[in-house]
Amino acid sequence: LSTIGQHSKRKVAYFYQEEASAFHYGEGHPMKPARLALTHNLVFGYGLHEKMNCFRSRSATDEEIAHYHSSDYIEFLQRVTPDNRHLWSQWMTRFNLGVDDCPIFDGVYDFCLMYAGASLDAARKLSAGTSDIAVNWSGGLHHAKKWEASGFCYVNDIVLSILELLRVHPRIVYVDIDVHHGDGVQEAFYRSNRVMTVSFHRYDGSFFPGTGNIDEKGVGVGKNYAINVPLTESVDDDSYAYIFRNVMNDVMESFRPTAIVLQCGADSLAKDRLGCFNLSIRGHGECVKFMKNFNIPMLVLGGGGYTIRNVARAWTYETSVLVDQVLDNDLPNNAYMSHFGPEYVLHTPIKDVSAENTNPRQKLDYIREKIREYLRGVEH
Ligand code: ZL4
Ligand code: CA
Ligand code: ZN
Repeated sequence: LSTIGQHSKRKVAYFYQEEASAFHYGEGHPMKPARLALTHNLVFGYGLHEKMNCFRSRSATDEEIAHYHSSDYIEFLQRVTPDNRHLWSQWMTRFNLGVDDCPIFDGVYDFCLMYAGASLDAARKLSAGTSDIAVNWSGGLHHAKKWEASGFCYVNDIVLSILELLRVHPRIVYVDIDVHHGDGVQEAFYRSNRVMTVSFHRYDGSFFPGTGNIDEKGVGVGKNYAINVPLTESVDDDSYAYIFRNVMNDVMESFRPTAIVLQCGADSLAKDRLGCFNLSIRGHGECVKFMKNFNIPMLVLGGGGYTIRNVARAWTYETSVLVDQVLDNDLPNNAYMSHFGPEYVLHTPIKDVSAENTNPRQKLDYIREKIREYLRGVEH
């Protein structure tokens, strides 16, 4: 009986390629692949690897990348290096590389192949039916477009993984809790009624990437299959849980997906270097717990997250949620212990107690009602 319903233990597969954490976007760039090593070390330090099947993921192939991206963009990504970039300036403009957000760093394409390979391995574990949940914290780069880089993202591992899952799953829900709008994934499936994209994000008309208004709802047969939840700064645990639970219950009930893809961008945490929300690590993890309880195959990915000690804390806590383990608040001894001082605990108080939530219940209810209206247009 203990294995029935939402109390059942799920088979969890974990994917990671150590080399991915060694890349550098460049001096001062907020995206730090080293956060992946911090996370992996904490996950293993807590012994969570004993509760999952852990795999060293492979790099994706050029052919796999071409399932979504255009061949001239891929060819450019393969060839450009920090040393020969002066020969490519026209192409850099065309593909949106070389500017500060998407620099050409050493091995940039190898980095793409690593995070995309891990997401594809994870997706295949689910489509083969050999795991219930598959995790890749190095993935979740939701801004990359078919023919261009955007917002620290070069290759869209999420779109590639969803295409893989669509081979066996009739309907997939994509859920994005990164503080930024999941524009690249929304764009890829804007005309599809087999993938419903749902993004929660900061929206104020200028915050990157500038899209994600509640009125963006899909077109053609995809009309009503793109859902946007625009929020403003300092949203707290209670308000976020309120809108997340209500919207996701309505989405799951009307769309009835057969698989979930969850992007867990950790820049929606309080005290993030780029974000401005006020979520605790538990508040962020509640979303993971909530989606897990729907008990259907789930692909769990990383995303943004720029205060890297808290990124590692959040993704470690979320891994524990997926495998149903309770963690000691004292961090285990690990190679990166110095990053976690002076408290050396998992649930450090990160919430800004003086920040005023700018999302009153009335505004959240308006968003919820508008989304319910769209969902009435979804075929049962
Ligand atoms: C930086 O300090 O809003 C890049 C980017 C590099 C180092 C040295 C260069 C200094 C903040 C950001 C100048 C940097 C100017 N360095 C960057 C409109 C912008 C044009 C570029 O979490 N400048 C663009 C992208 C966002 C913009 C957010 C989130 C990804 C994800 C999924 C992507 N771009 C203004 C900024 C720095 C930098 C400091 C930066 N870039 C902050 N926000 C952006 O959703 C992974
Ligand atoms: Ca988002
Ligand atoms: Zn982000």
